[in-house]
Amino acid sequence: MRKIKTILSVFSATMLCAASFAGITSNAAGNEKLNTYALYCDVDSGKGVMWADVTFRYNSIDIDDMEVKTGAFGGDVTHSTLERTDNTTIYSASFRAGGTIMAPGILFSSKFWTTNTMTLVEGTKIKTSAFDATRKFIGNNIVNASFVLIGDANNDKVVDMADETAVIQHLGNPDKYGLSKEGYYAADVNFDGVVNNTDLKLIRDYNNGVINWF
Ligand SMILES: [Ca+2]
Ligand SMILES: [Ca+2]
Repeated sequence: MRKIKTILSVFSATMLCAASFAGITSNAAGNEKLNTYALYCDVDSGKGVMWADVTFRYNSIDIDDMEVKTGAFGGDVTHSTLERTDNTTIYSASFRAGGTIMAPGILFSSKFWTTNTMTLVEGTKIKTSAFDATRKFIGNNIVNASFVLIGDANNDKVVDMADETAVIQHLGNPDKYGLSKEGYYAADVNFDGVVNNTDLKLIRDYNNGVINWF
């Protein structure tokens, strides 16, 4: 397994199409099951945001690969990791939208594949900072950050049959069994923005060992 200690890269939406999943293809020969985690950053309303910085600290583990993808507002993301001497790692991302954001939506998402359990360091939170088109600071709580285990629709930190049930119930009666925002992000395992039977099949395939990651 390739351990990435430091990543510093810039992606654009078009570059990602070619780069997508290239890094973990080599693992296809092995049957190692990976956990897929995702950091989603979104805004409830744009409020004139154009730039956002996001950082969090996690337990140092072997990250097999990372991928970053811009959302509804286009733009670019630069991200990096920094290992600290206290055996934790800081993940930082800097996002620049294609223009000033005045509507709700996803800014970007980062995915992490690992055989380990990836957790935020106890007592810490994801920090976000928002800036306008002139790079003037707007606020810390305008950009929301959600960190989820992909496939974990019911938010209990494991992916198992109960998540299939949660998605089935959500699809059958969303008013009664609606998923939380984090649950919805986690259930959208193919990252296309909607939760449907395609995602349900992928969760089932993962639980049955047909696929080893999302
Ligand atoms: Ca679960
Ligand atoms: Ca989906």
